[in-house]
This record gives sequence, structure tokens and C-alpha cells, in this order.
Amino acid sequence: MQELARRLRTAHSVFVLTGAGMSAESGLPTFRGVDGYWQKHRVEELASPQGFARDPKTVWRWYNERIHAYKRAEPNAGHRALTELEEPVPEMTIATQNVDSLHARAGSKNILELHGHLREARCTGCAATVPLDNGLDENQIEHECGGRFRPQVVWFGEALPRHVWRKAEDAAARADVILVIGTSAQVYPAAALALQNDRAYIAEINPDATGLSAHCHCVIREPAAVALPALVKTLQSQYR
Ligand code: BJW
Repeated sequence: MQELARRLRTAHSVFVLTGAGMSAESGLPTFRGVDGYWQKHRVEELASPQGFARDPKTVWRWYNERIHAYKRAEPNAGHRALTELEEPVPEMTIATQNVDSLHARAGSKNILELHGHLREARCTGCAATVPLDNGLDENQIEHECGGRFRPQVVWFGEALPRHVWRKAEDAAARADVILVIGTSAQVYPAAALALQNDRAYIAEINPDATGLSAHCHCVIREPAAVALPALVKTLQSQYR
């Protein structure tokens, strides 16, 4: 922790990659954990264009449940600590795989949403968008153009938004420190961002080991909401 804090103190550019574990202390399930979404649902039915084409109502039921859960959830101490980390660092980018908007609600500024978000739905035909304040009524999936409204997220087999991906690649490539928080690092291309440059000091915050752990200079086996506030405190004590 001391060495990571020292690296952060002298870093010009910090890149943070977050996943579902970041929001675990906000009461939101991860995907692949014991209580994760994938234990109860089949991935290919819910997070793929093919599954949506087959059964859009089931897909929307799942997303509507999640939209309601996200609205009830609050950013946790980990999200808030990241906003504090932003202050002393000249450049910090948060690339999140999460679609829950909790980094933005915590007040982080420079956020790249790699897998999209659930603030709006997009028509598969004409790309028209509608806000998703309370989810989408199952009877309003069909759009007048003949397309269907779908969540503004990235499913398996789909490309990540090009401008978001480019910015994430650039930020990861110029980072002095890369923090990988709460992701199993099983999903690509997002996971590859952590290994984007061989110059950066890489730290992982995750209670469990991942495929990236062996590449990290520092691993902190604690929940994000514990480790990140502790990291901010360590950093502050080094400034005194
Ligand atoms: C805690 C904690 C606490 C718990 N504190 N930590 C290369 C190799 C192999 C396959 C591929 C490859 N490149 C591409 C692929 C295919 C595929 C892929 O990666 N498949 C693998 C699964 C095998 N990738 C894609 O299809 C991507 N698209 C693509 O590559 O397109 C190419 C293309 C180019 C041009 C044209 C067309 C196509 C798209 C991937 C989209 C993923 N989408 C989802 C759904 C998003 C919307 C939604 O949320 O519904 O994204 S799937 C799901 O997984 C979601 C997540 O963002 C993503 C990652 O999961 P995450 O966040 O890591 O969660 P978990 O549950 O896996 O892990 C949680 C972690 O937290 C665990 O480690 C815990 O220990 C930890 N934890 N409590 C800290 N308190």
C-alpha cells in the first residue's frame, strides 16, 4: 500500500479499470460471483444480440430489474475514495465496464463507459434514443420505424463504442499507474487495457486472484470499499 501510494503521489497519469466488484458494497451483484447474475441466468440469452432478437421481453425484464436496483443503490466508500484520488493526480481516467452510473454519481469526472450505460435505450433500426428513467415498458419495445428499443450497452460479439475505446487505449498507454479494481478480467477487450503499457506500475484491488494478478506489481486482497479509502489515507499521510 505504501509503495502504491508513493507511485500515485508522483504519477502524472493514472488509469483505473473497474468492474462489477467495484459496486459490490453498493449492494449490486457481480456477474460471475456466487450470487452473480450468471448463476441465475444464461449469458447468451440476456447479453447478446441473438438473445435479444429471440426474446426481447425477457431481456428487458432483466434490465428493468437492474435499472431499479441501480436507482436504489448509492455510490460506496470505494467510489468516493476514487474521486478523492482524482484531486492530487494531474490526469486520471476511469474506464469502467459497469453500466450502473455509480462513478458519475459519486462525482468522478473523467469516466469512460466501455460497455455503455443504462440511462437510455437505442432503436436497433434508426438509432433513436429514449431515456430510461424507470426502465422500458415491455409494450413499448417496438419502435415506429420497425426497429426495437434495446439497452444502450455492449453485448457479447459487439464492438465497444469506437471513440470510448480509443480514449481508453490512449489513457492506458500513457499511464504511470494502472489500478485494476473489482473485475475478473475475463472479458475482452476491456481486460487487455490493464496490460496496455509495460512501463506502468500495475496494482489490483480484488479479494480474489484473477488472470491479471500475475502481471501486477501490487495486489491488495480486500474489497474496493475498504482498500480505496485506506489508500487515500496512506496517500494523505505521505503528503504531511
Ligand atoms: C470485488 C468485490 C469487492 C467481488 N471489491 N472486488 C479474446 C479472448 C477471448 C474472448 C474474446 C477475446 N476478445 C473478444 C472476445 C469475446 C468476448 C469475451 O471477452 N468473451 C470472454 C468471456 C471469453 N468479448 C466480446 O464479445 C466483446 N466484444 C468484442 O470483442 O467485439 C469484437 C468486435 C469488433 C468489431 C466488430 C464486432 C465485434 C464485448 C464484451 C461485452 C461484455 N458485456 C457484458 C454485459 C454488458 C452490459 C450489462 O452490464 O448487462 O459486460 S458481459 C459482463 O462481463 C459485463 C461486464 O462489464 C463484463 C465484465 O465482468 P466483470 O465486471 O469483470 O464482473 P465479474 O463478475 O466477472 O467479476 C467481478 C470481480 O469482482 C471478481 O473478480 C470478484 O472477485 C471481484 N469482487 N467483490 C473488489 N467488494
